[in-house]
Amino acid sequence: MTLTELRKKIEDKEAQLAVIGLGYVGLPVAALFANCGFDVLGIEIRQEKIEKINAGISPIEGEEPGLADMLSRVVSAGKLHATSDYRALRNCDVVLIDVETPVDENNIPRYEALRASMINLAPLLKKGALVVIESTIAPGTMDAVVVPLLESSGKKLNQDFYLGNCPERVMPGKLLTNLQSLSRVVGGGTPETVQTMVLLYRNIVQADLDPTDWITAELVKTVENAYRDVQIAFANEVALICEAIGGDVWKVRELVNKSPYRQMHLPGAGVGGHCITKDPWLLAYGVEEYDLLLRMIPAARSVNDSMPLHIARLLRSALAEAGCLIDDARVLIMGYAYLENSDDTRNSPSIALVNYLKQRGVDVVVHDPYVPMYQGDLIELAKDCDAAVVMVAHTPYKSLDLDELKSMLRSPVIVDGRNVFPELRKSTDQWIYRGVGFRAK
Ligand code: SAJ
Repeated sequence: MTLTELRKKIEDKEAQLAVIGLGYVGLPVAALFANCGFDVLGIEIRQEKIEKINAGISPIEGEEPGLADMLSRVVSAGKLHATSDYRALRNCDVVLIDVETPVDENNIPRYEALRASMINLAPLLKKGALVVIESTIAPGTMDAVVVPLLESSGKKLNQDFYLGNCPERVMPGKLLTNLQSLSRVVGGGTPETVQTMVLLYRNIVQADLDPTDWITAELVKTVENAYRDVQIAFANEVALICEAIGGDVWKVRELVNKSPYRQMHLPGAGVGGHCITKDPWLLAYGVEEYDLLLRMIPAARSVNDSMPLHIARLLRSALAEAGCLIDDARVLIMGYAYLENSDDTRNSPSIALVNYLKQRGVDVVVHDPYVPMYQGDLIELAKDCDAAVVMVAHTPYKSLDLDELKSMLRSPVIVDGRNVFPELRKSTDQWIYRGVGFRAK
């Protein structure tokens, strides 16, 4: 099959698509292509996920507007089917790769899933098929890992198969919306491959599809998230400065952002999630073999990772003011997810704080309105606690009856990691208040 024939099949929606990896990205991508008329095969290793999907049920927790309905519809229409059997890929004209690409405790990318998918796919690739890597990978991975593995069974790139890199920009809670409304970088091995990829993605993306090469695509994805991490780290460092000299970072930020071309981000209790915490390390890994010392990107990660411990310092100080030793305290942690109004706890700053406090012997009570194991009556949970620590700006917290909360606490101590209760700073309220980026003069 030539790319011209493949483009015809795409135009006629007769191209057989496959998505390897039916997670946060792969599943909505598969559903969207199936929803616009393609036959989509989903390859997944987790049997319980396969069964749920083939029953038309989304295995993704949390609110994902439109996904459950779309999945149910395309599965019952026979347009999407999940399996663990790679052999079914023999008939596929387009294969999208959406497997996980985590980094380990040494911030080194773990490509086991990527390698396994390539090794399993290579011998089955249909002549002329298009493979697109959507997973986030370190710059240089397409050339160093993907091409060699796909050619490992004797097939040649741009003769027997075509290859591209098209990173996604999804966010939990907005999977379908982001996939359709955010622009995407389309990095292909040849200009004709890019043309074919643009034709394919135009079926589901209403925003710009920006044609380029795959090195650029690898760089854009990791740089855009490293950029955000550095911006957040800067805001956190300014917060520490304000605490040291008696300022209010929230006021400073408001006035700084009135200056043209400034967009100081939000300081806070730390940075979690599976994008911003990982992608800077993928970017850094891409230059490992070059004689290039990176300082800012690793430093930003270090600043952001230090914020949960900073919250612990604020807590210790506030408890001391209340005459309580932190090691003897019972502390209520408000918010365990990594992001407001989400149930996603991956790499949450709260995990780091809770682990640290427990190591010190602190009696920790956790509440989170969105995380199933931590739901419950916040006011009841506050009973006999010596302090409350706000780690996530969940909307339900903003309507909390603070007098009721204070009446349940053994001492009126609150540490505000997300500037949710700035009104408590006034000493008239008899709260012992500490907040990121704020120190009473
Ligand atoms: N955070 C701050 N200060 C800020 C912004 C975020 O401390 O100013 C913290 C959050 O509390 C959270 C973490 O950083 O713990 C990440 O927050 P996020 O808003 O960046 O949310 P993510 O992790 O879901 O980021 C995703 C990313 N999208 C993709 O990788 C496709 C990111 O590029 C987007 O900018 C972000 O969604 C978004 O806001 O859309």
